[in-house]
Amino acid sequence: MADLELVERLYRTMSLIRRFETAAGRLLADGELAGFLHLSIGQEAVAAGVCDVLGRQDHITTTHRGHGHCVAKGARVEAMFAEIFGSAEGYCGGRSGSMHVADPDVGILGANAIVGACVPIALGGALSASMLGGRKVSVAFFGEGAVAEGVVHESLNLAALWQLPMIFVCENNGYAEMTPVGVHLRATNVADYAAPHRIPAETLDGNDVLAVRAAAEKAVARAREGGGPALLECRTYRWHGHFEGDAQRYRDKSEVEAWRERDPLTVLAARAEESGLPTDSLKVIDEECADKIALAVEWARDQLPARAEALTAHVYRDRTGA
Ligand SMILES: Cc1ncc(C[n+]2csc(CCOP(=O)(O)OP(=O)(O)O)c2C)c(N)n1
Repeated sequence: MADLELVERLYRTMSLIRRFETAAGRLLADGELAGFLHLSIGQEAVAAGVCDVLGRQDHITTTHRGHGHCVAKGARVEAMFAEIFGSAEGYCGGRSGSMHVADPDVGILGANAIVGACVPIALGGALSASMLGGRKVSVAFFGEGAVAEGVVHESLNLAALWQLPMIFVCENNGYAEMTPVGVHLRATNVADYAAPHRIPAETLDGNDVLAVRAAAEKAVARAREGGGPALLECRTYRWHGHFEGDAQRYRDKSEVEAWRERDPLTVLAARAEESGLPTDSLKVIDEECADKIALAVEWARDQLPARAEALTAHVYRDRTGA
């Protein structure tokens, strides 16, 4: 069993993500936010486990469901809330909403709402790391809904061919929007797609943060030493709908309940307790995270909204004025 320091750190990351997303969901329900919100509540162990073995300068990319990955990689929660509020102080100056957080200072090359598109972007990070000769690795977090996209297969091929320091992390939560995985993929394991490329791959319990961390540690260490890419398929589940407001007619309540029983935060707390580690500290962590998120929301709510003129900044126009 892991030491208390590690348990506390992983728990803190998951608790912060949980509280960030719970607050965001509430703000939307209360009419304080506009736009789509895709929550990853229930999936926190993947973000926390993988990002725990990454350094600040390692790269990640993520999807429309990327709050957790950005929080775990060290994005400022204040700036994330400001972005969701449409404020000029947000990560993209309030232009993008929740699906496009990027913070190159902490290695976040961007969340991306185009399914699959985050994968070749992370591949570019891995290619640059390889050409520059450093020890950086690049991680793409993507859903199983991205697996049928051509760019994912091209990226697997190139990462294998050039032995790039790239980790493919598929968060298999069983549904692509409203479509169960068995309806859009013939393969039963996403990990099997790595085999023809001779990329090492594992299918893991994505709700067990220690298992995710252990697999990521091995894969990242190998990639740093020039051993090439790896694919981790993390089996997990989103408690909420595809987006907030989704009526969820495509799945049974009992299925959701069964997965809620396997809450990644309580799974970790139970394992810590079984090993005789005092778990009172985890409650303190929950309170600290709740305070941090409350302060971040308060701060973000007070920032000025983005100005309408800012909309056309960074928009390309050629010299003919076309
Ligand atoms: C290229 C592309 N096709 C379709 C969509 C519409 N779309 C948005 S999310 C989604 C499903 C994504 O499922 P998955 O990759 O498993 O991620 P999850 O939502 O489960 O986290 C689809 C089809 C899109 N955004 N981009």
